[in-house]
Amino acid sequence: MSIRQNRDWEIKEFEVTSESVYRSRRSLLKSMGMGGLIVGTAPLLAACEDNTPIVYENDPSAPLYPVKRNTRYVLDRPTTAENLATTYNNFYEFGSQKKIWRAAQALPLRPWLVEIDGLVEKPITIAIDDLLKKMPLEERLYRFRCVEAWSMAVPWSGFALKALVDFAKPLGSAKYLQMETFLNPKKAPGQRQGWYPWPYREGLTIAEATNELAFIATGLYGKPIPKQNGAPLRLAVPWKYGFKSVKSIARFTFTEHRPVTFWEKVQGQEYGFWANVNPKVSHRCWSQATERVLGKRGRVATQLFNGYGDYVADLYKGMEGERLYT
Ligand SMILES: Nc1nc2c(c(=O)[nH]1)N[C@H]1C(S)=C(S)[C@@H](COP(=O)(O)O)O[C@H]1N2
Ligand SMILES: [Mo]
Repeated sequence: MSIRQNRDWEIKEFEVTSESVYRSRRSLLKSMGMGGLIVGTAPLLAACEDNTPIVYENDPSAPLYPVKRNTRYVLDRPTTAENLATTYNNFYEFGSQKKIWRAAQALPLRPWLVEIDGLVEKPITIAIDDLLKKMPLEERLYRFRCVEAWSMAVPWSGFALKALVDFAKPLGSAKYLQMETFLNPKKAPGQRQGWYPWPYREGLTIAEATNELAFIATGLYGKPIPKQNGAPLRLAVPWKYGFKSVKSIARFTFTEHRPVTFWEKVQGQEYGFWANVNPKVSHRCWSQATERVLGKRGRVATQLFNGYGDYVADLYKGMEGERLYT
């Protein structure tokens, strides 16, 4: 692994690591009476680390990649540099800073069992490599917009979530799909922080989950997805804020009731269930009108549904009373 200096803009990246966001997520802990327990790390310390991305080299799924790109999904901007998308992450299981890629290497990827349960014809547990054989793998270029007002654009490999829903055979009574991350506090130090409601949990309506855009990413940049990006399988729902795109999924549960999600439990006023991107609806602490594109100077305008309205706007017709955009 080569060591190299950070380029100028990468250091800049860290200086502006949405300090206000960082403080906001911390201050909510403070408001829960836990602020004193948090030890902050100066963002600039992290800028001195090696920025070379790591790909899980012995991943048995490696021969599956690269997979054919689905050209239906096009970008309006260049893809983000691989070393940036794989070293600037949110993955609270491994820490609340952006620089967790090294810590995330502790996550064991095999065996990896995926449970599919709840309101289905028959609950099943399937090993990731068996699941990968059954799913129609393809590559898609998607934008990705974090609620913290930074964004990237990356080539995910994986399969339409609808393929997994079809495989699961949900009952007619299922209205939501809940997705949960692994629970392994021995390997994931963040999960020893008991004030968070582990495991990380997210959810979609069945209509959202079977929308053509909803994607399960198992690869990134034509290789198995790195641990820090949510190996071996994570959600990618590009019209929603990034926190909906739950990483390292161990369990899919079909339910009748709307799941209470991880960030909803921590701070429901700011991080709700729907979390659709909308430049006109501000976060309590910052505007969502623009975003910082990773690796670029300046900011660009954020688009409604992150630019994917043609695909998803209809999902929310008649739901104007709901808090759709936070
Ligand atoms: N399990 C889990 N999934 C998660 C998170 C997390 O902390 N834990 N963070 C979310 C947030 S806030 C974002 S922005 C994206 C970041 O994905 P990336 O690191 O691949 O860019 O992952 C989301 N999925
Ligand atoms: Mo995020």
